[in-house]
Amino acid sequence: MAEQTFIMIKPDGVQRGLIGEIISRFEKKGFYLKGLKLLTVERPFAEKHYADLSAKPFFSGLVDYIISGPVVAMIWEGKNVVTTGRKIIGATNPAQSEPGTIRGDFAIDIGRNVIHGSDSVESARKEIALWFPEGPANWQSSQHSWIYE
Ligand code: YYY
Ligand code: MG
Repeated sequence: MAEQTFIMIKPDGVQRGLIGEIISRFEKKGFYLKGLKLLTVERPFAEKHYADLSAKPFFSGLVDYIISGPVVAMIWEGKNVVTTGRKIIGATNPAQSEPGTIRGDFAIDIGRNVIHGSDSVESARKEIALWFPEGPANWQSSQHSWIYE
């Protein structure tokens, strides 16, 4: 199966009207949207998503932020989508994110950095299983041979 990643537009991205802009960047790159939903998650779910960070001092504030409103959960598919997705997103702290990246273009503070993307193929697998227990959508783009050689 082609590589997939989990991308989430955080509550600030939804509130600020960045959903279309963000989807557009992944779509125009040539990645395929294989899952999409708008939902508000509860504390235990957000804690599970960020379980690896549970010992960090910013953990409870991070969870408060993620549950503060609806998020857009997505599965994106394509060659190297995990690594390339992280490049499209930019560095964790927007003060260090390059212009041209999503965080570099649309964020200021680390605790309001607009978007999440899986950091490895293994994290992506876990996060997709958590957020999309129903699995990805099954469709193939008719543009495939115009994107891949
Ligand atoms: O994967 P990424 O989102 O770029 O960063 P992580 O190190 O996984 O941290 C998750 C999330 O936590 C980050 O997007 C912002 C927040 N955070 C924070 O508020 N303060 C920090 N010092 C580090 C991370
Ligand atoms: Mg991370």
